[in-house]
Amino acid sequence: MILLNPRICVFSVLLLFKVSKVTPANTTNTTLSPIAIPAPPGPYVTELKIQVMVDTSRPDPYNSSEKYRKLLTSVFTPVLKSKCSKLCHAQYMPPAVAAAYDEAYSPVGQIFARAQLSGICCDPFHGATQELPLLIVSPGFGESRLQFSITAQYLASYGYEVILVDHPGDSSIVEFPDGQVVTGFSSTEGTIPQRVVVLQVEVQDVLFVVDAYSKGICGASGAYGDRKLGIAAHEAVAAQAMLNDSLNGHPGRIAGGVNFDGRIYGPVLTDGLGPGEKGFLLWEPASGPPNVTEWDEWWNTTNALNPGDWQKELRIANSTQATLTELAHVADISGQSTNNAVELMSVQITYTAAFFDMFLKGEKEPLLSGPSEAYQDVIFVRSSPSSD
Ligand SMILES: *[C@@H]1O[C@H](CO)[C@@H](O)[C@H](O)[C@H]1NC(C)=O
Ligand SMILES: *[C@@H]1O[C@H](CO)[C@@H](O)[C@H](O)[C@H]1NC(C)=O
Ligand SMILES: *[C@@H]1O[C@H](CO)[C@@H](O)[C@H](O)[C@H]1NC(C)=O
Ligand SMILES: *[C@@H]1O[C@H](CO)[C@@H](O)[C@H](O)[C@H]1NC(C)=O
Ligand SMILES: *[C@@H]1O[C@H](CO)[C@@H](O)[C@H](O)[C@H]1NC(C)=O
Ligand SMILES: *[C@@H]1O[C@H](CO)[C@@H](O)[C@H](O)[C@H]1NC(C)=O
Ligand SMILES: CC(=O)N[C@H]1CO[C@H](CO)[C@@H](O)[C@@H]1O
Repeated sequence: MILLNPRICVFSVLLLFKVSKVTPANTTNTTLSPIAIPAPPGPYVTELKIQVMVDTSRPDPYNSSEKYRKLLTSVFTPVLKSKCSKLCHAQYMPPAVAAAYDEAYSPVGQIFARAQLSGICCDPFHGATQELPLLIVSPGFGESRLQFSITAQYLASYGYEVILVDHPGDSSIVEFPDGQVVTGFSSTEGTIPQRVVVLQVEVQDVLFVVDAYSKGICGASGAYGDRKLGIAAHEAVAAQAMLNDSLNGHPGRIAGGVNFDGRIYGPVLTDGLGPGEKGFLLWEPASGPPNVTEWDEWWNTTNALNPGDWQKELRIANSTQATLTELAHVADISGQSTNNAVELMSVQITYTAAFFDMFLKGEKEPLLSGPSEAYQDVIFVRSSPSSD
């Protein structure tokens, strides 16, 4: 008998119908000619379901009419190719999000409305095996989780259950399966003091998901117990969630963290990553970190407070901030740019998967030990003493 954590899902039995709402990812728009995003290269295909998760321990901080904090997740579950009988496409973004992204970012007409993920297993759900480790992915401040879908599917294809989390009221736009649309910040607004406040909510959201998956409650696709897991995010939320989970009595449970070229602010700048053994990987474009001062401060703090931790900072030559996100990736696939975003992102995720293989699967990864002939675009900027 699993005892429910009093902090979350206290009413989960009563609210079962509310907390375990699952929607298969199928909103394919047959009136538009599709743009197929190629299936990722790993040995697994992936299932995709859209999951609402309700945290009954707190109200929504951005909308006082919402009694509980309600999150939306995309769950990418790896399935062995040999076990999947039917592969499909799934729409990259639902209509309202796609329309907002096309208006803000499309170089020409509708591309986000037409983009589709490929290689989605559309058998009746096989479900998570729980033998494969868990990764949480957060878009950070002011971005939709959906613009990390290719990344999430890619990581899942290497054998990870990947939970991609939206932060409603923070994310620029969230569209729930019942049609409710919640708008938030734009990723270009928000002073650092404002972002530090929002960061605390992002951490609460992420740790609620981690706790739910630990116990297999609140709509989680599995019960992972105290097994190690990983987090990849844009901005400070990866590092801050590792710190808070460690301080909350789970030192080293979030064993690997990745920052995809985001700014770092908040308590992590002075408090480091907390107790427990961990690894951390930082990604930056050719122009360097988004804010060198913050990254230097964080680097100095974590090296002083977490001297045993493995940490590396990697740069991708010839990339820009845009080529490292899926916005450029989708534009590339639709023939609207020639900046090689697809290949550069593939390189970034290959290294990221190798990093998680090292920290969550205990594999040796020569790729991360230093520069490689096969990947000349990857530059090793700095490494902590214990990762040399
Ligand atoms: C706040 O929540 C209520 C109840 O779900 C909803 O009707 C309303 O549209 C929300 N407000 C905003 C600004 O999203
Ligand atoms: C499909 O795309 C058309 C054109 O943008 C739009 O009018 C329609 O609402 C979309 N349908 C769905 C189900 O998304
Ligand atoms: C995270 O830890 C910091 C201390 O570093 C603390 O100030 C903050 O309240 C914690 N946040 C959450 C959401 O637990
Ligand atoms: C970089 O971060 C530092 C420390 O938070 C801040 O003082 C500075 O204004 C930031 N620089 C830019 C260009 O945002
Ligand atoms: C980080 O440490 C280096 C070496 O001690 C020092 O030169 C630099 O000023 C520090 N930077 C910050 C932002 O703390
Ligand atoms: C990519 O970057 C490398 C290293 O900076 C450089 O030698 C090479 O010419 C660049 N390639 C392109 C296509 O710009
Ligand atoms: C993932 C999935 O089930 N995709 C299906 C959604 O609906 C379209 C149109 O009916 C199908 O072609 C897809 O296979």
